[in-house]
Amino acid sequence: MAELPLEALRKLSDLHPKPANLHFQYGTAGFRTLGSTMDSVMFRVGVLAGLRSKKLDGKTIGVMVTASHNPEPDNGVKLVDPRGEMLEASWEVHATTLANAPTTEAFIEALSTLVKNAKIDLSKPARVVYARDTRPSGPALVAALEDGFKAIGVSARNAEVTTTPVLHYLVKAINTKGTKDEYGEDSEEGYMEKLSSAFKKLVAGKVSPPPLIVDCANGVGARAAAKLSDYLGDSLKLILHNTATTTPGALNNACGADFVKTSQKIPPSLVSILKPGQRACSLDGDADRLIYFYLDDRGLFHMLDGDKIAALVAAFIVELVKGAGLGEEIQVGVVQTAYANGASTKYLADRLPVTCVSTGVKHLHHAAERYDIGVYFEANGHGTVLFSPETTEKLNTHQPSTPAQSTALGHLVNLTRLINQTVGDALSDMLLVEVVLVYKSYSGIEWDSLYHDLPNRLVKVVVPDRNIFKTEDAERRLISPPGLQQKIDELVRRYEFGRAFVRPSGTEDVVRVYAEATSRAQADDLAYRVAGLVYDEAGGDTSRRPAEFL
Ligand code: G16
Repeated sequence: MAELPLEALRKLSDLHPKPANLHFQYGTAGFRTLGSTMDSVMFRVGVLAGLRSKKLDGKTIGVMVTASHNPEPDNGVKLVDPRGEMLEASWEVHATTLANAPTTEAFIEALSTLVKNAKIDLSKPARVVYARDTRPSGPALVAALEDGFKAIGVSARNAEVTTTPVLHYLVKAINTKGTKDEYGEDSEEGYMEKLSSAFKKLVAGKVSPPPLIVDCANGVGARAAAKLSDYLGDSLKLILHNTATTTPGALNNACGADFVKTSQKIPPSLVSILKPGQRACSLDGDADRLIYFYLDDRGLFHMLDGDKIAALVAAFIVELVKGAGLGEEIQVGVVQTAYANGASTKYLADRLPVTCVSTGVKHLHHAAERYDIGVYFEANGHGTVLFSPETTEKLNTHQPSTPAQSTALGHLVNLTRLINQTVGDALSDMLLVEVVLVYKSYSGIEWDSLYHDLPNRLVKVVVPDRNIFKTEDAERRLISPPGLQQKIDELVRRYEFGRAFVRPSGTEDVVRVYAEATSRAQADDLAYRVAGLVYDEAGGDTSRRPAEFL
């Protein structure tokens, strides 16, 4: 039985000491905090990724260095399991334990315990593919990660600077290479080719849509979108904005999907560019979230968020499934979180099974796997569509009885190729939305009118310790601090169609408050008051009240 390479581990771990007094937690999307504090975390994640691969018989594990929608000084890292999905939950606990071992010796002891308890055969190979976004702290953190690979003897492939969804794609493509489930060629070019050729097949013979404005959040999505645009050629013209990936401080600053969703505003940089009626969309910092928007003829801003994308896409897929003669055999379902607008949930639940789960694509992904076709989107624009292996098989082998059925079936098969089923993917989702808009001859206006959003407000409250906030019922209710939920309930009762909930963020050091009601003023008022309750309960930062709330 092989042993841990103690000498290499000790020597390299000593180069990456854990800062005292800092606690790291594998949260909603991995470790995420100030990039300047993450050197030791990266080294240890490198070692852990190697062990995860050994545990899974040498399958390739993914490591993505990104802090997605967070501001530029933050960075983060998340692990990707062999099928391209998020790391198995039990290993998140191991990641947190290893990251917090105070010394090299404690780290090695924690590693030995993990190897023993998880029964990891150290003689197995370890394979990892890794990438980073465009953050300035990325290169140094990647160097620490590589030391981790070296320490445990990983055969590592550097996918350089690319988007989170491309990294997820690569993991799945590498692990399925040469099998009957081959996902695509294992390169960024393979990804571009797969998506663009499926898109071209789907829109063949249709009138090309007018150009689409893409806000790239000054992040890595700018590079990927530029490449994709070349692959798409005339089938879809993309006009890229906010592509300043090397300008300090520009990333996610007053642009990008999170800015648009949270502030419910057009990025200021697009104000003089977007014409009434024109479609535009925003990616986030690592291009895994997508939000659409348009201005009406009075110049008013309208947002088409993850809920609207889910409604558009789910209805289209149901139509195709019925059209293919498979309506009785294939069940389409939708997965949302508590942030889903109440109007969207009503619209969808009147037509399809809908499940509500906790925040984090990892939760939505697993819930969506229970449907034959699972459409999952967070309101923040993070989501995708999953086709179960049985459904994919059925689509590939079903014998249609009419030409119309054959056409619908062909479209479904092409959708399985267009959609990045490993994780939410802004570029793949963008192409999916464009396909539906082309088929339906919808502009943003028709799409928007599927249902009318209840006015809502999402605010952040900065508190000394967000961990005192604990939730239940898919994060819709607080169980701690005691008594706070009752106070929220009393407040909510005073608002027509009022709904509000509070939960600690897993990616930022804040507590999030969501509220909706029948008017904008009421939703803002409810959010403000609930934020006030949270602040009073937790002793929030006075310098940030109330400007930070609204
Ligand atoms: C990550 C997760 C998302 C989640 C978001 C916000 O997104 O992948 O599923 O909705 O964080 O999470 P929280 O409210 O816990 O901060 P991203 O795009 O930042 O990776």
